[in-house]
Amino acid sequence: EAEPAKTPRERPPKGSTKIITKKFKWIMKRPENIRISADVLSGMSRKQPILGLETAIYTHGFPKPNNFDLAMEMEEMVRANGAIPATIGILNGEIYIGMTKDQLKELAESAGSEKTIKVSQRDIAYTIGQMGPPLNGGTTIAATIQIAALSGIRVVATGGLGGVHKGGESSMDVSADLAALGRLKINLVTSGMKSFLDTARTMEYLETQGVFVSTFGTRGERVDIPGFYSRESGYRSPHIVESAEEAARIAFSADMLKLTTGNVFFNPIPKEYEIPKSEMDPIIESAVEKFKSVTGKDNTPAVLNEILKETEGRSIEANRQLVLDNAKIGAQVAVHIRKFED
Ligand code: PSU
Ligand code: MN
Repeated sequence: EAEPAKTPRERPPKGSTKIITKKFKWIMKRPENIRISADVLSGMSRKQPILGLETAIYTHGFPKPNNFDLAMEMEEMVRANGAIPATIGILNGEIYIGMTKDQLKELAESAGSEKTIKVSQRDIAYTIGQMGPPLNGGTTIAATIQIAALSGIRVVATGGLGGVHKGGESSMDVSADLAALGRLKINLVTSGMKSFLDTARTMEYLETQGVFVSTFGTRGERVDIPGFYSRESGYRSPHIVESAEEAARIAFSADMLKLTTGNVFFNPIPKEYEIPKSEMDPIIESAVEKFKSVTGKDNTPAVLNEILKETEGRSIEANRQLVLDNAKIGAQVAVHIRKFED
């Protein structure tokens, strides 16, 4: 029989403040078209906990006009939990790390226009380097964690993780989120992949990339990789983490080991907002079937939009609640990591 989990008695050894200092040098010398908000900059210089947030959810996930409200709620949630929100996105050909209310509004309202593109890893440099009309961009997890890692942000919270698409073994549609997590030292709080993705293959890919994968839950209970709208996916989580403090301890231990890979902390949707898997599965399946021929980066937004229509907005409320909860937990993880670093 398994032994009960031990409470950590000792903190890991001190001494990773150097990492922050080195990054801060880059921040001070950064190019002009990478803007850091006054809030985030002062937080960085004071070594306060900062939580990175993505924006593809606002431009290509969550419909207008509620996308702007959600962006504001996310920022409030992060602050209420002791961290500084750093919403990362592209506005008028410039990268923002931390956005003001007006900037968030401008980006959110521009969703759906030709100017506003979904920015994955490979698109980042184009958005600031290209010489056509200035672009806005919502950054995916891949792009967001790239920019976060560059500026020394340790924790990023998001809604759903990209993954291996169904049929990915022949279409090769595998989200850049996964390779980015294999390459970047970042801690990601997310509610899982939608069941329109291939959970098993996504997990295999992350394992090969050396990405730590865990789910918040209770040891001794069955804990699944969450299925985004549902707490279950049918696939067991390889590891269980019981608290934000424990997540931070694992993140800090990875630092001490000089690991260069990402850590994923899945946070299941709060029970009261869950849509049962049995209800979601057929909806998701038919949405996937309908947009089978839409390939590349347009597939995810098309499927998400179809799910929204089919659930008559219920998926939206579930999405809102889970992403807010991720902001809360993400902020707590960031706060705990800072404590270890002191
Ligand atoms: N899954 C969701 N909502 C989202 C996304 C995924 O439930 O908004 C977004 C995230 O920004 C994620 C991106 O990083 O889609 C993945 O897109 P792709 O599959 O094209 O890599
Ligand atoms: Mn894709």
